[in-house]
Amino acid sequence: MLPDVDERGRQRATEQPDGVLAVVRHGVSAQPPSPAGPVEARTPNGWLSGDRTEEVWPAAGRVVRPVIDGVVAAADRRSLFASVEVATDPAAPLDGCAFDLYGRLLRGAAQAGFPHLLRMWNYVPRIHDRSSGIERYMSFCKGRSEAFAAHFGDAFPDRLPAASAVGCPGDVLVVHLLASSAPGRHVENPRQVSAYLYPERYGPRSPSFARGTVAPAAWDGEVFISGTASIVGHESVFPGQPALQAKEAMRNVEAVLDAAGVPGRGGALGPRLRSLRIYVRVPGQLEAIRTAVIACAGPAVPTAWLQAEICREELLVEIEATART
Ligand code: 3EB
Repeated sequence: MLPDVDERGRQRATEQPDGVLAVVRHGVSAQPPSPAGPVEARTPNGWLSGDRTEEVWPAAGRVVRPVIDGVVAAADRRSLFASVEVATDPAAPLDGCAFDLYGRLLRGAAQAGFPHLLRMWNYVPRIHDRSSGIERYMSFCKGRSEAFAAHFGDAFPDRLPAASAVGCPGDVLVVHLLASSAPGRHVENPRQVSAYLYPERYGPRSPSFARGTVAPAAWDGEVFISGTASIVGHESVFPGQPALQAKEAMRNVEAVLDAAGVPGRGGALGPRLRSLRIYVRVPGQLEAIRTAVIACAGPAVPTAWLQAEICREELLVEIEATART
């Protein structure tokens, strides 16, 4: 867990001439925050395969380190990358925790001059646990949605960015945020019901994310595609069939590329993609899923393969992507 001890509550910024905004390392345990230079963030999930064991987010110009109550962040002239980790009580639902963490993050990003959200990642411990009555993913969604409503008001769905939410080992909730001084353009997938409109059977408050976000002009058309699964409308399809789920998820990724205006519509998918991060529930299904993804996108797209529980128990794979308009 990253401590919220140093400079707690104080706004401070140190200049760094670094060319890197953030480094995201996959499958590592908690590391102490570095006081200067890029944010060192981590995904707690095990790395399965691929040439990308870490992701480097280049900075646009000088990097400063705004210190916001317990949030580790770095900012350049166009955006802010933040990572928050909080220990969770394994016996309790997550809504209170998610509400507090999201509140801190949204206020902190806004105070630092980056009120527009571009991309979020959520690593949720014990995501399927039901011991407190409601599945923990659902209670996470409840707290997150309430925090968005408290921060942005009733029109908050318009402000929701691309996101991912998957399970993770341990008991630390990890959230990464990319926010911006200028607004991005959020897009939906015509093959799927917008997640913020999912019916109540998926939980008391719907998941808060857009299917994709086109970053503002300073990002040269960068597109963030949310974690994407084998869901059509709002129903999971192909339970128990990992290869078919991967293919359906890639079809959804393609639909979001089209919605975002990524060139090459109707053509080969691989050249339209800059990167993939793929979460596989059952490590033994990695090869079946990889074969299906390569059949859709070819072998050349840089891909990180991680192990994770996906937010619905029947889902076996979740695929996120980046692209360029
Ligand atoms: C889905 O489409 C699959 O709760 O932030 C994908 C991306 C999913 C983000 C989230 C959940 C989230 O509903 C799950």
